[in-house]
Amino acid sequence: MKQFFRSVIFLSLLGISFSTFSQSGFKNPVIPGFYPDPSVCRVGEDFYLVNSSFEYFPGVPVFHSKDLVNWEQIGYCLTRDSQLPLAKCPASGGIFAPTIRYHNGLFYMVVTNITGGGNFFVTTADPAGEWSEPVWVNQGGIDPTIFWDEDGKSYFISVGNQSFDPSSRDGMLLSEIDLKTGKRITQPVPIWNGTGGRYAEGPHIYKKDGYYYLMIAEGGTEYGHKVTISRSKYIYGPYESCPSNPILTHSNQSGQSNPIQGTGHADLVQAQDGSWWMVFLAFRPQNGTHHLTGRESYLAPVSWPVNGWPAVNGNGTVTTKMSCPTLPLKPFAAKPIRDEFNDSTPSFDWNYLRNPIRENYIFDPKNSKLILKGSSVSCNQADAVTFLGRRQDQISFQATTLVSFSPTNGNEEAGLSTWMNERYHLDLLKTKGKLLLRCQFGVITHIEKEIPVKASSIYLRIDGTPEFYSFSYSLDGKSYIPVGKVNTNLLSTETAGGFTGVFLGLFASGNGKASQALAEFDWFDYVAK
Ligand code: 6LW
Repeated sequence: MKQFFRSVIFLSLLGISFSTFSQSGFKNPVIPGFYPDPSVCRVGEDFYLVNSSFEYFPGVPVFHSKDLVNWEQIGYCLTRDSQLPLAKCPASGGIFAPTIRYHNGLFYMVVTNITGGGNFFVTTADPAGEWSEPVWVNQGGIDPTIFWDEDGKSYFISVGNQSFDPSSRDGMLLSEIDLKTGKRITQPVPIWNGTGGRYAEGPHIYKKDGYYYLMIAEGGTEYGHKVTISRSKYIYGPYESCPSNPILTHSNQSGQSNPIQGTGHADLVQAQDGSWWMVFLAFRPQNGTHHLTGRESYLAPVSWPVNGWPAVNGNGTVTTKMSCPTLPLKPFAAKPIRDEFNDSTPSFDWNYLRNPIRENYIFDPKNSKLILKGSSVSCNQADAVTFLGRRQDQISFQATTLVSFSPTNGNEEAGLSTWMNERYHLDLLKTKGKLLLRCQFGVITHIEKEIPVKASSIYLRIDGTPEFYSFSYSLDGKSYIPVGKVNTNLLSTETAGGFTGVFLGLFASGNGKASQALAEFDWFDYVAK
């Protein structure tokens, strides 16, 4: 330690300031689990990042960081039903691709509710607090972004024409908007449609050294994903494509064996020390070409070496272990393994499916319990099933819960689910007199195992590995009895489709009739393996 301080004093004497003292290396993803379409902004020495949230509630998680490597969730932008109508929204409907920006003392989060009204923004002075009601923007398309020019004008860019049909997108559309009302002041003008890759989307615009840089994603959000960039001296173009496009992709030979795939949908930020960084999404295949943890948030350094065009981590590929200087690292305390449910609201880790029916969730901090009441909605409906889930953010993990549930009706059920969406989920559940391992594979419902169980209290456990989900139960919390295992690829994004990732969910249902039985969850443990 003394040696460290001596070095700092020595560097200071040489005129090298401590703030430029950087450290080397970090791990990708910087935010593991289903946190796609990252967008980032900086205010002073604080960075804020937001993600898409689709059918989950609350919507658009907000993260904070001091170093771009360590992130802590500080809230959600959309916490009220009035901001986030998700009634009956299908899986992977709802909230697509937000942008976060800071302008004149206010944070703006611009986003699309694809199944609930289109493009809007919300604002706040405190990103950890409540955000405003939506200001609707009368420009269609998806992946909106906002940009303020030096002359004070507010520009809005979205992808597509006036419909939400992705097949009829016609590139990045730019219009000027009135910031108070959200109304367009000018007609939308197409400014660039990428380099020919399918699904040009995810635009962000930046001004640097007299150029407007327009960065987008192309190739679709699967294995062909990439980031491309163009620039112009004028905001309306013409935009000239970067000669070294794509500036980030793993779809080429150089990325084909990389454990990270599908790199795309990016945003840029300049740190307080002048360094530039890109946040972007990618996924980690875990079983052949299958991935389950969703599209996650990644980080890479950006330089501007050649004629003012950017280079991402040198050659446009990234690794799980990044070796590059970082800002001084400021890690957060590790999260506890156990959630005791001793708060009157769920922690930020937990999400509901669509707008929750509040009366079906009882938070009982006095007795440290989460009590769920099943409604008539079943786990197979795109509706407000009683469900509270947290992301599977590691490929290998163990999740355990203790539930007390004594249903008197065969329709009543409660349990622990490995959940991709209402069409693809694996449920270890208690119903009248028995424990079931039930698998929903599209239209097929398969009961893998049925075990008679009399006890009211039961420990339910899921172990995840790259290849399998293994289910077990215990009556004493000590010895766990295997129930069955299922191949992970049956639940992957490649199998189930959509834009989300796997959740570990606590649920209850009356399957057609509101349930009278209460499912009392004592705690929930989640351990990365
Ligand atoms: C999003 C689009 C995309 O709107 O996927 O990967 C869509 N990029 O930009 C949903 O996340």
